[in-house]
Amino acid sequence: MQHIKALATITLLTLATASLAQGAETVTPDNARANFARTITLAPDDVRAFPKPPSGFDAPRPGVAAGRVEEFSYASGVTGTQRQASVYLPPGYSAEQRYPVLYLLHGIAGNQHEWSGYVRANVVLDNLIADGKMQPMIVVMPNGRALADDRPPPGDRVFTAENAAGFAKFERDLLEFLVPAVDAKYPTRADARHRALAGLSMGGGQALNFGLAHLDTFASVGGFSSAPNTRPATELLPDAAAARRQLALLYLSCGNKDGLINVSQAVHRALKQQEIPHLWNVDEHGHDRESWAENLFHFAQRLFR
Ligand code: FER
Repeated sequence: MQHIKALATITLLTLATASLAQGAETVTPDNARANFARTITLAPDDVRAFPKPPSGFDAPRPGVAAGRVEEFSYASGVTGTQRQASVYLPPGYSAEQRYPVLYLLHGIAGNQHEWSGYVRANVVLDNLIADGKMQPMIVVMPNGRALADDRPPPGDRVFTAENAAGFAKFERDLLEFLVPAVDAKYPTRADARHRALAGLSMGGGQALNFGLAHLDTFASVGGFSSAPNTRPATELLPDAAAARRQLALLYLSCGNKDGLINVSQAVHRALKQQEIPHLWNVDEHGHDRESWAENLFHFAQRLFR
């Protein structure tokens, strides 16, 4: 599934208005166009935290064992439907062992196949595991649009009230239906320390909104190129002391050519001001798969340590 990165240029016919999660910016076609075209102002600390990954980090390598990506289905009381997720099981997976779990959320035009099909997340993870750089983990890639019809909308209906609302509704679907279903089916380590939530763009906003609001479920949170559905920092982190105590890893990244970078900058600056430890990696990319693959590479290695 190709992430629509040329969204800014598509001809947009509808002018829908939607209030997303509380406090977040409204998603409309006009806003989206303006948001992607925003002036980028970089501060001295908007720089790389990590060097670029070695070339080939996201390409299949001869002799490297591949994990398995399988389809998982669960009943959702939010949508009233059976919903699908892709699940990555690491090479050597055995039901006799217990694994930590990373939930990876897609962008506004994607679905449960975006991380594996477009970003090649499974290949990045296979290579990291082969190199002994990452804990073996189960990776759940759900469909973050919690609607009865959760198919990616056509290009002219990506920035509509309905599509945006599905991403906000996913909070309850994730917490009340998906996580319990995953813990029931797979040999997981079912506690917050062994559970992480991360996502790209719209999914990055979801990960920050839902993860930071539920640190008793997810002790590790990652937002890559987070979109304007991200709640304002004051709402994201109402209790800095609790966040400091409960967070195992908080990771933010964005490309310095991504017009949405001000969203991540605002979160980073609020975290810094509140002295909440986090990683902030600004690379040279735009709003694109290179940034997401590279930041998954950096993030996954630091999880569950
Ligand atoms: C916006 C709301 C959401 C926006 C972008 C997004 C550009 C999401 C983008 C994505 O998931 O790729 O206002 O402006």
